[in-house]
Amino acid sequence: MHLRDDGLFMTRTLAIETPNKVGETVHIAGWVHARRNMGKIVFLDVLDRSGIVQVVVPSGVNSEVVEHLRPQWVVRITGFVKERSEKARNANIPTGSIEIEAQNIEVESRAEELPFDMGAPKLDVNLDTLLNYQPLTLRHQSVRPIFELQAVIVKSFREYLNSIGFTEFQSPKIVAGDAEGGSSVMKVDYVGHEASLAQSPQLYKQMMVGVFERVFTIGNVFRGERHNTSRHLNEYTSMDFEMGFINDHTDVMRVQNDWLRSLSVTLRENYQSLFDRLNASIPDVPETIPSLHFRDAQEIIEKEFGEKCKGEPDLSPQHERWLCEYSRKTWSSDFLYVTHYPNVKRPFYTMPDEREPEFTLSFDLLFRGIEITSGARRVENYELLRARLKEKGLKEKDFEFYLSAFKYGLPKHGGLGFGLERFTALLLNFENVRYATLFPRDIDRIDLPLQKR
Ligand code: AMO
Repeated sequence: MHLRDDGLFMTRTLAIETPNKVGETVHIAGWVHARRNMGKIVFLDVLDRSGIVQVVVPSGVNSEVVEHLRPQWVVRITGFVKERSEKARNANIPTGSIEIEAQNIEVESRAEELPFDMGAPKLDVNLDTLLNYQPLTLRHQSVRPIFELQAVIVKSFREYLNSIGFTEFQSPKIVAGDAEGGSSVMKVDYVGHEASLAQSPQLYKQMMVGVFERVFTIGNVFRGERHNTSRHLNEYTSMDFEMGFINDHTDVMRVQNDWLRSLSVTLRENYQSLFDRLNASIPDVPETIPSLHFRDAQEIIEKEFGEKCKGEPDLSPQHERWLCEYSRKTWSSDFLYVTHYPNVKRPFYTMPDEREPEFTLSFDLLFRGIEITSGARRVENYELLRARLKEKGLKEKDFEFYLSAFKYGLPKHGGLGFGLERFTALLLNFENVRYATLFPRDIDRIDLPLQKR
């Protein structure tokens, strides 16, 4: 609300609403997006969360303020909404049929001179500059929609899982144990004790199956990656679910398949224009995403792409790219499941395949050349789980708390973890996950480059 000269309050009108207010006086608030001087008249493009509207400032209106106005200044403007003449209309913006004739302009906040042009449709800066100035660059019209889309993905995951009986929970980020193993644990000094940052909510989501049967959690996880790649972050958003009373890992795959289909419908119905603005297309999600046993995937790599890899315990990034190429060619699908990864490469909580214990009831989902999800059926049997810990060289004592969930009975269960930033980046065809990451943490950066701090 804005106090007028007559002492009455006027409600703020959003830019997008102004075409419905022709002939009325409105109060708008936002950022100066661009300023154009036309003789004595000044044109301002004012941006708020709904879009841009053009303001005409006749000479004499707050001239002492107007003379200084620059991009990113925050202003409140009272003005009269006028239809534009036929030839002054701008078909490229939803408010292009009108303009606001300013009667009063107040400056709410000033901005220093910008380090680069924020008005151009494309932001012409390299990745480092983009990240160094993220508080500013995130506002750019080509950057903001990336994170609007990310919010839609999270909302869709939450709504879909809620609709099929899942309960959301918050998982702790400080942990004593180390669920995923490996060298990427980040240690913290926890009030004089040694603790770690959670690499995933894995152990907690399994314990929560004993409480709600079907659970999910969306939160930050931490990986002490010591290398710099285009798809690894040291902190990322993991979207996890876990469900009880399954038959096997394919039930988990099915739920993800159905969610992705529901996401693509939501995107098509409500967010096509967001994709248009981002110059990207919404992928088709097959009714059943094609799936290959790990062994068959290796055979395809050998046969189709000529690289010997049978017997290797994991797929390399190049293998994943080839398999996706194969999936596109064979099934016209950007998505591909690879199942039954070798036991040696999967964590202790993964259920081995009874028929071939060197493999596990696990899967990855590959999308456009890169893994976006890992999941599996888990070991629910207390004794088998203890044996698995031993087999993997882990100490039972370190998992005592988690093990008590199994000691006291858990159903057959499974789940998955999905990397939000990676998926967003691939959806938008970015070559680096950092373009789809809010405030990325990597080996060289926490907000600003580390050596400069
Ligand atoms: P995993 O470690 O494979 O599995 O991770 C699951 C998904 O998280 C994303 N991801 C990453 N994204 C950005 N930077 C990273 N450093 C990074 N590491 C992983 C990927 C990956 O597919 N607990 C299991 C999941 C489960 O079985 O439920 C886990 O965390 O998209």
